[in-house]
Amino acid sequence: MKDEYLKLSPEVARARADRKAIVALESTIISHGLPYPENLETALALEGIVRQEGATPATVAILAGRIRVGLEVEELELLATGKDVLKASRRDIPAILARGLRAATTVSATMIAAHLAGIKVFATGGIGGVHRGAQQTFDVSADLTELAKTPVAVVCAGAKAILDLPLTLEYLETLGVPVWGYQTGVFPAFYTRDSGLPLDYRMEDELEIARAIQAKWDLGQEGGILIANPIPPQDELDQTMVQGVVSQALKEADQQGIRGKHLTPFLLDRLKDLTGGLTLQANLALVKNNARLAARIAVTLSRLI
Ligand code: PSU
Ligand code: MN
Repeated sequence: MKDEYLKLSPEVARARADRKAIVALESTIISHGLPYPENLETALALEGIVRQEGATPATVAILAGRIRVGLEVEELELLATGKDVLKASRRDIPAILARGLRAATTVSATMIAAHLAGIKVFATGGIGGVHRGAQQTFDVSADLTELAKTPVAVVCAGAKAILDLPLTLEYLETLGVPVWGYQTGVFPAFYTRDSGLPLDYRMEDELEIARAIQAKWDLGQEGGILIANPIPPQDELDQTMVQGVVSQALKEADQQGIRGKHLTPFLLDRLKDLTGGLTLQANLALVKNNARLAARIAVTLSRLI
């Protein structure tokens, strides 16, 4: 029944059968988060990093009426260059499957796919969260509610800097989602390492993280885990500069009436132009850093289970 909608690549299917470590990777960052050709280069680089660490990469998308876990290079190219690639979160999946359309998957949809495929660890750049002004707009990313429901550990560099980070952390607390800092006691802010918001749990290594993941799921607690991995020090941007361009991009989005699923891609693109590509370079660095940590956690977890 499930197989009607879900297709694993031969490489991912083999890794599953052999109980090897697998890392899910999302595709919204490829189709809507990064420009061509950096998006394609990054998609390929992330898979390479995961392999280097001894795990199997599984990039997720929806193609021709099936959720695909593990993609061929030509399919990554299609996602990186295609003009008609939709952005699929949880609620978009049924209609996109039924219509046989093509979509990149967000964090929420990728978590669902990973769980269906039996994958426990997933790397992204920054999760979606509570948008600034959400008190009026109600714009809260479906990524957060997915983390409350679906048992996948998500490695990110914090929530994107365009968001309201204190409210995002409050929301995650309400939903009961564990948020752990990897070698940090503060929530990272995507392009910068320190949002100034303290975290309750600083984890020192992959083993500590893997043990805590196992404890949560052994107890049958539903839902995922957020592992916050700060951007490497050499790649971090200046905080004051970031705040300035984020305010400018938000103002432009408001003036142009950009809302809903178009807001995040619009803001990321404007930040890239306003900084002459600095945010793009930072985004590439942090997502690679996350893929590496996710692979190490997946390998450690596969040895515990
Ligand atoms: N991380 C990045 N770039 C991205 C995203 C994450 O470095 O483009 C994507 C993820 O797919 C995430 C989505 O789920 O942005 C959030 O979109 P929204 O704010 O519309 O929920
Ligand atoms: Mn939204």
